[in-house]
Amino acid sequence: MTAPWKLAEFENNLNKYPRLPKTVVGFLVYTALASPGRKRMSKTRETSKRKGTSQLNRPELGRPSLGSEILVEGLEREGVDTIFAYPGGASMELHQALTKSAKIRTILPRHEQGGAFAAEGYARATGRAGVCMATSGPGATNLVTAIADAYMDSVPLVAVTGQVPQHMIGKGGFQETDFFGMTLPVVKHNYLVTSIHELPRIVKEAFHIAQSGRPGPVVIDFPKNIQQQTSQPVWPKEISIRGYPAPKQADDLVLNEIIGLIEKSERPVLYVGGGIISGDASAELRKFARSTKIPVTTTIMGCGAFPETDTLSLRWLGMHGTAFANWAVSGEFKRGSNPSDTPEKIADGADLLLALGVRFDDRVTGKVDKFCETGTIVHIDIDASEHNKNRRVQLPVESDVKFALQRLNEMISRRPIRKQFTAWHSQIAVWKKKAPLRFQVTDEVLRSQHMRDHMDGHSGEVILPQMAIQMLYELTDGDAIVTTGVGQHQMWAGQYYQYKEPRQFLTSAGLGAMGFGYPAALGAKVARPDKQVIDIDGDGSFLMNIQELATAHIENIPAKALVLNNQHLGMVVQWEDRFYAGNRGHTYLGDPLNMKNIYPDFVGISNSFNIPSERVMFKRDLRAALKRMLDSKEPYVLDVITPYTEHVIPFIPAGRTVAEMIY
Ligand SMILES: Cc1ncc(C[n+]2csc(CCOP(=O)(O)OP(=O)(O)O)c2C)c(N)n1
Ligand SMILES: [Mg+2]
Repeated sequence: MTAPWKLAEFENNLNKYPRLPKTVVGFLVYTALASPGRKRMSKTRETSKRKGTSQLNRPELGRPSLGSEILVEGLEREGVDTIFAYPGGASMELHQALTKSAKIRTILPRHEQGGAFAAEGYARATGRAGVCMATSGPGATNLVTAIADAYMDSVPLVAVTGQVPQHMIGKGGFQETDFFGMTLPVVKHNYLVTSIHELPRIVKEAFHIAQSGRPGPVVIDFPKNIQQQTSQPVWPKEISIRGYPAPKQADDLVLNEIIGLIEKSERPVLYVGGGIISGDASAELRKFARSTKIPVTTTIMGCGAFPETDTLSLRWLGMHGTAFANWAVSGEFKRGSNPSDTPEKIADGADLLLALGVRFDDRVTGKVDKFCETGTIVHIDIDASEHNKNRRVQLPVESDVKFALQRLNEMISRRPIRKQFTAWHSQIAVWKKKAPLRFQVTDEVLRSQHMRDHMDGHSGEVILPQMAIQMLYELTDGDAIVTTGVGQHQMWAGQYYQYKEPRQFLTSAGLGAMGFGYPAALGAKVARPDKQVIDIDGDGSFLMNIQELATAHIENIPAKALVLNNQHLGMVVQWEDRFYAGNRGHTYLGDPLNMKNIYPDFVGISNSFNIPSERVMFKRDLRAALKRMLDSKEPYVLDVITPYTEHVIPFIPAGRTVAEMIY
């Protein structure tokens, strides 16, 4: 029998649950009277199954639980198997509840930012929401960078934060920050829990919002006093959120128009982004590109959406993208001897750009009105707010991209496009030959401090960062999941590793957050233990979340780090060289008083975390060292010392045009 207080509590619950239809309320009161237990409920559900599907969607009454337990059960019901959570005063109740969960593995990161990046790594590797948790105040603020990162790159993330008790909110109490207010500009949605009765709905909504449509981060800020209250949860089976409709689907009329544009074009290009990956449309894209014979360039977020080893692939475009991708989109130009002369166009770029799941980011477009200046642009995106935001286009189409491609494929299979685009493919082949991705040991490298300090007498043994990545690509058959920090190494990891599958290249693209690489690799490895997961990192970026080596060791997560250690903030050095006459503005990371010594000693640091590690200085040692790293069943750090003089090429300086590309 239900105790009277429980029934009162339950009715109270229902009053606070305005979304429940009256019939459901009646059903729940009946069930509560019969038995509040879960078993009874599931029996009732079994019976209702036979009666028809609509009854299956009836809310379910749970057992009386603490607010903290309701949240954890909510996570379990959403299928969460891993949470990256760092405790504190305002969240320890939640950790107590987590200790009782048989379904959720709680991983203790060594910094909340590491935990949140790990959750992102998990999400980027799987497409399912990553989950992280922190206490109020400093714990919560430490999550902000990763939340912003998830927002920029449309990654599903649910971040739960403890909050001070409700009566303390606004009083400037110990470890109080307005996390709801603070995260508003960088979340897809956020909640401040104000009633225990709302929790089941909030958790379900949070996951739905994070994972559906255009994915993104959702914050649940959860005051401690509500964590400590008791209630009998009502678990909704379905949710409907006003103002949050299902994604649109392009109609046949507009899709036919696109087919017509393809048939009329001579130089079409597919420009595809992360939307193809988050929209699970990679298979449809491959079919579409191959049947139409349209070459494909991706954004960095789109790496792997189309196999980069395919002859139709132009690799990625933009500031450090391939010259041939940039030419294919915007045309090839010849600069006059005088920099003030208008560059002369020597070959046309695309006359039709099919932009799918992209956002015309400035790192892609450069000077935006010169981007594909003479082409017709079709932009299919699930999020209408991206249309005409950065670049005016001729045909904006709001649609789930998977649906649009599926439908286009159906139409094309019934009435194939006969065009072969032969001349266009020949032009692209010429461009690919003219400017492949390439590197060499330059005079600049030979004259560098690196050579004097470390390579004396062994200049032929210098390891260029590009070499190390290319070798890693060979040794892993291009099958690894790669994460990165931010900087030159990140760009080279995109250029010299070729990605065949979606969710293989996990990088902080939009926000460009150093420190992302190693924790993201941990999250990816937890989600995909079957895969080799390697963080290709820079010395600066790796140092920003180096404490996560402890998480890797203690939690036994064998993610590897290949640190391309140039002792510098290499990307900033590159800009200093190009735009500030090489004047160094605090970009050296080594020890200025002892430049011959590599500083810090990553091998020593790794060993102190009980993580195997070695340093490689000479080319002759690289292959064997990489193999040892790959064969290790443990986490591993390989510290590869490289010169800092290399520049990432191609390079279109910010806000400039393809005519000014250095390649
Ligand atoms: C958190 C953060 N701070 C600063 C920057 C600016 N920044 C961009 S790249 C870069 C240098 C990164 O150095 P490193 O990780 O060693 O990579 P490298 O360029 O040397 O390969 C810096 C400082 C950033 N992107 N993120
Ligand atoms: Mg560096």
